[in-house]
Amino acid sequence: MPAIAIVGAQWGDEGKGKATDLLGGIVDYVVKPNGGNNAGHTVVVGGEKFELKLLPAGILSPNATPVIGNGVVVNLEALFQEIDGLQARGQDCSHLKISANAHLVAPYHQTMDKVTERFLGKRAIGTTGRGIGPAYMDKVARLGIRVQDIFDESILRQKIDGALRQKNELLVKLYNRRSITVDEIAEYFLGYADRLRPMVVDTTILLNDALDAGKVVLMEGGQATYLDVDHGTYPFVTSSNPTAGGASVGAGIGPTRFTRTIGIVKAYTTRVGAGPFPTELFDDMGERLRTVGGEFGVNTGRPRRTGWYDAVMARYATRINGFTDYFLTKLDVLTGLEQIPVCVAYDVDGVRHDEMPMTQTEFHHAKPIFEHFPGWTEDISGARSLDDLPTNARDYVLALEKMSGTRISAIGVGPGRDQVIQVR
Ligand code: 2SA
Ligand code: GDP
Ligand code: MG
Repeated sequence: MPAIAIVGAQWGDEGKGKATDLLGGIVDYVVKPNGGNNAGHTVVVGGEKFELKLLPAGILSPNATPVIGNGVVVNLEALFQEIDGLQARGQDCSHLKISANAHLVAPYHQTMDKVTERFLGKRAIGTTGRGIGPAYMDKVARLGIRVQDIFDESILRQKIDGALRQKNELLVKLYNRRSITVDEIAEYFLGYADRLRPMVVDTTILLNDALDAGKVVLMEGGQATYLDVDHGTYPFVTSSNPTAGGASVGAGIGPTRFTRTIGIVKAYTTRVGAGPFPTELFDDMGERLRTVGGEFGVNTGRPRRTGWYDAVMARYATRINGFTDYFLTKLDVLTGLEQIPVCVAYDVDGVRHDEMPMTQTEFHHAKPIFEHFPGWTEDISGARSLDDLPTNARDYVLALEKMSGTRISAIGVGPGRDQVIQVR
């Protein structure tokens, strides 16, 4: 009855979509436990590229049931656009299940997201602008609208009224925008009710029954450990818990049922949006990683910031998530480099830190202490076993494994479904 979690170990875009797809053959349910249409997973199947935003990448696995868990914030317009797009390409989405307890992203959340970023000025987070933060704000403030509310119009209107009172004050007085009416928001949500109804279930019963029956349930985290609102580089984070604990809450599966938590980690590091990034490169090498790695936001198209692998970050992520193993992705992107620096510790104002410093102030001041590894020039995209890798590539992987706190069970050597080395 294994429940497995896939969690980003850095700042996102590590290749979680591909990892989910890789495990698709052995899993029966793929659950998205957190986030919303701020996520972006690219999966390449048979040379065809799929970009998933709100839907779990597991929707591409024909034998797995995709589930949107209670911890997700759902933008219905984006949901149905994505479903229509996939169906037009021959992908079956009819088996999608959505939790009745998931919260909804309303049009005013997107307005608030954009306006808040503008008000923050130089301190802006660099959000995706999809209204994710404000939707989670309403959830925690107990002003959220949930999927189930759409099926009770009277409750829906009462809740919208409650949510709008304070927002209209803000929108009109502070943000200089027009006020929003209950009618327009109710109409917006009710317009999706008929299409949504057949997908909505108590996903906690569905998933726990499945585990009882010996099925395999995979939690596909959005974003990543360092974007976690508790454990990440706060305030430069998203508003959910994309860590392993969040997968338990966001799917309604108790922690005792998890048998494996897999950290997805890139052979280098990227970040989108603002916030500290000790190993960031600002030179031609950074540009090279961006170009060769195709490091542009799936959702917003934003160029991703790039830097070297950070083993201090990986060790922290291993601890926070209790990783059982790592999938190391994009090793092929490093091919052709003479030497590869890896951050093994930080220098914070003259003091060496082998582990993540306690405070964000220290992390902002952290300068990487690098160890350098020799590179390789051979094309590794066809490697399917560790023995197929050139010695320097293998040594690099083994060094990362030693420094990062747990074993590496798979290595990505290209974007394709089959471009992977299963280690053991
Ligand atoms: P938000 O919109 O409130 O979640 O933004 C808060 C921070 O979280 C970051 N964030 C992400 N970082 C990497 N990838 C994400 N998904 C897309 C992708 C991003 C895109 O896969 O490429 O298309 O730009 C993602 N989602 C949120 C965000 O950059 C902020 O730093
Ligand atoms: P996610 O958000 O973690 O699912 O990752 P994204 O899909 O946003 O970004 C990862 C990108 O790397 C995608 O374009 C993948 O197709 C690609 N990718 C995944 N694994 C590998 C790999 O091993 N090598 C290469 N070259 N690309 C990969
Ligand atoms: Mg992504």
